[in-house]
Amino acid sequence: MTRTTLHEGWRLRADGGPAPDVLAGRDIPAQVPGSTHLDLMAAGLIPDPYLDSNEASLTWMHRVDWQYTTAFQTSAPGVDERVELVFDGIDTIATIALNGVVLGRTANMHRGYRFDVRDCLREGHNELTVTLAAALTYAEQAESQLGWRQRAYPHPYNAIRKMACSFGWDWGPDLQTAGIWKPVRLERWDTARLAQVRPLVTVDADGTGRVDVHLDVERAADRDYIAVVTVDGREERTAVSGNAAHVTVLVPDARLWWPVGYGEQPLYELTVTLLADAEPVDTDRRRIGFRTVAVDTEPDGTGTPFVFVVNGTRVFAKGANWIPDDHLLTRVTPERLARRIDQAVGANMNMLRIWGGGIYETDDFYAACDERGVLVWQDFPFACAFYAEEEPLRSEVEAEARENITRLVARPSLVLWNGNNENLPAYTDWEGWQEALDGRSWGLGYYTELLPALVTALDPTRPYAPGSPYSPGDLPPNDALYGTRHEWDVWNMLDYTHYRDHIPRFCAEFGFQGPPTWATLTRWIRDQPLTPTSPAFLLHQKAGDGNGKLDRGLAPHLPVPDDFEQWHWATQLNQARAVAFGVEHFRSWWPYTAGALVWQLNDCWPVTSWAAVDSDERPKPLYYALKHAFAPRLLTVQPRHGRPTLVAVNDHDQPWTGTVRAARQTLTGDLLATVEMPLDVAPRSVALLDLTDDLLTPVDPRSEVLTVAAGGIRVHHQFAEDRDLAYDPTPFTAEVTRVTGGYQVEVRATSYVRDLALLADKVAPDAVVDDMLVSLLAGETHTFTVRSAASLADSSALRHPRVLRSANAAARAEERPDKD
Ligand code: BMA
Repeated sequence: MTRTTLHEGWRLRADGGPAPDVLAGRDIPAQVPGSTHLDLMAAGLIPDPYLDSNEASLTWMHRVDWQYTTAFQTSAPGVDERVELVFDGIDTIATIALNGVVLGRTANMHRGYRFDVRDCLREGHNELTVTLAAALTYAEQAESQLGWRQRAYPHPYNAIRKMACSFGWDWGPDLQTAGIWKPVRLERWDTARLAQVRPLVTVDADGTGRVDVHLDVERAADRDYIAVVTVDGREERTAVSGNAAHVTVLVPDARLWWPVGYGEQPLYELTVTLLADAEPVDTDRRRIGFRTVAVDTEPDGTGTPFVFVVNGTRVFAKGANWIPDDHLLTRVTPERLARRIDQAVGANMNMLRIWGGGIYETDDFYAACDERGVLVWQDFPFACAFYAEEEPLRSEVEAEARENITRLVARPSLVLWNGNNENLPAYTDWEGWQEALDGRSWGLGYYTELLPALVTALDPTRPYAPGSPYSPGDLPPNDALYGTRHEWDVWNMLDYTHYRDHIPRFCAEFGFQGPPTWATLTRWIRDQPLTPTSPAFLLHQKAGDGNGKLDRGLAPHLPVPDDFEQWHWATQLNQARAVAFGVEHFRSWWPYTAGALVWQLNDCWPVTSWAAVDSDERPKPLYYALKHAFAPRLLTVQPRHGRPTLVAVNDHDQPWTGTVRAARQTLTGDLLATVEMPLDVAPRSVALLDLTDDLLTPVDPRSEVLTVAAGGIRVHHQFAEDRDLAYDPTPFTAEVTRVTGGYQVEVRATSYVRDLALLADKVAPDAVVDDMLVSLLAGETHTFTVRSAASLADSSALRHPRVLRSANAAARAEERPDKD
């Protein structure tokens, strides 16, 4: 078997549609894997679509067809030789021709294609062309054949098997990529190849690791074929008769793979070799991990839970939803993915949900999660729409599902296949949707028949859920008592304190918007003046009434500032507060509630969104709030039996014992009441502790704070909203010191200071601070460490009020203008 990548010498040209004159008859160098936007940017023919209002000026690209061409040298096929052209992924509507002979057409970016090229391959010079029709035009035509169906956004993304958010989303640009987005190569072989390798990796009850490798072999010649499988030095082999084989390798006392926070992630090398007359002809290598996974959905007294059980251990899923990390997908490097997943782990997350409006993630993504113990929930790519169950869509859905289930089957990090995002409540709950269907198919058969049947047949090693949210039977999918739930009334309609209105069994989506970090925002949006309603800012706010919801969500807690920079901080802080409020509520109900997945970890371009990390990879204040709220040990004050109660959450395999120290004091530091009590929380559990009346009854709610601390963890409980608190607007002094690799900023509180944040990116774009949203009692100090390669001419910039922010400043903005 020889594999030759065909990534060199590609050229791109417009091939029809409303391309500007400058492109007429012009051939430009092209990258494969890549996409038209990136090639045109590299050639200086279009501006960066993420900058300012460029997205809107590039709508002509929605309607243009493109042609990619390359030439390569090779030899003519031998008599018994097979030669195949293999595309791992084409985006999306393509006609492929070799030396002028059409090999086939493609209409699905979520799968690969293999073409037999024996009849058209030439000795010497060969020319390969991939003609890409405009995806939007195709989708519109497909929709007119399949019949109109509801969707959450204007373009018919539900009529084409292309990443749904390609067509615009409430955080994403309306730019349809086109290109050869995954590797392409020539494969030549004359004996046989491993057409499919499907290792089912499980653990027997006695702790023996079991690897059942199912093989499909494609033969060109009649030989004596043997499949050899090795795991960690243990080898098993079997003769291959026909086109399939099954080899089992047992690994006694296999070291188990655990989610992060529960143990290690040992990975074992699995090698599958196909021998023909004792000579190796094809090999497959990968890393596997031994673990079991199930979801407990057994009905209990109240409803049905949704608890991930890994190696027999019940896990509270702490995490976030994942969207494509760059709308221009082919720019996402393995290093970028690793950084993002490191950030998730850094925020104490143990799960990422790959949301159905994006893609089946890449092998690089899964490898990074396997190595770090991040559990992955993979949606099948269906989101917020009704989907036709007829041809040609149906066969594409089946083909892509088969391919991706097989591709990902041996990944220890993958713990759930999920049918779709929100399409079930779209049918039952979304106003007018079901009625407008008029009896047409809407995708239910995919989620309840086709996809679960494929998972059962190809991957019996992990659970399947029909959708998110989901409740069994005829119950409303979003019912809090059953299965998974999405909470969107908060953000859309209600104040974030309403997170407490429901106690879901598993909250798979909830979130609140905030703008990107200042450096990211001002790099990409250069409106003068920059305001929440300036044109480019608005183009980068995709949510319906997004700014209105930001302001209405802020007003009950903090004044809504007129000044943009103050507004930026206030809305970022409110985002962080809102989501942490939800996380603490959900965690406090463990084990009844078994998961909190924030919408959303990441961004795919610079935008005001629900993300914790913006598109330039900078953590927003929310990121630090999540790091605290998802910490293994958490103290939180929650209402129980009508009064504020201390909840100690111990997501750790050791008991949490010690002394809890509670104190009510004035903002200026006068102690009014103190209580000590013993703490003893069993591993992986939650304990409730009463707070005395003395602690809970302020003399003046506006000028007092209650803190409760144990083992270096402290919760701050206020008796009034920030906007009503008698904060000192200048409650601290700060000193900056240069240290190796950056700066330290020591803050000394003269009065209570809440949610200190050092917005270091305002001073140096590369600067990252170690922590944020730190609250100090009068007299306390805290040292922030800022990592940066920058050498600041005036390091006091790091303690300037526009950089060193607090809730005090947001609450008393009118007394504390940015200018000083
Ligand atoms: C949910 C998600 C996304 C959306 C988010 C914010 O519906 O599934 O579709 O971006 O809410 O509105």
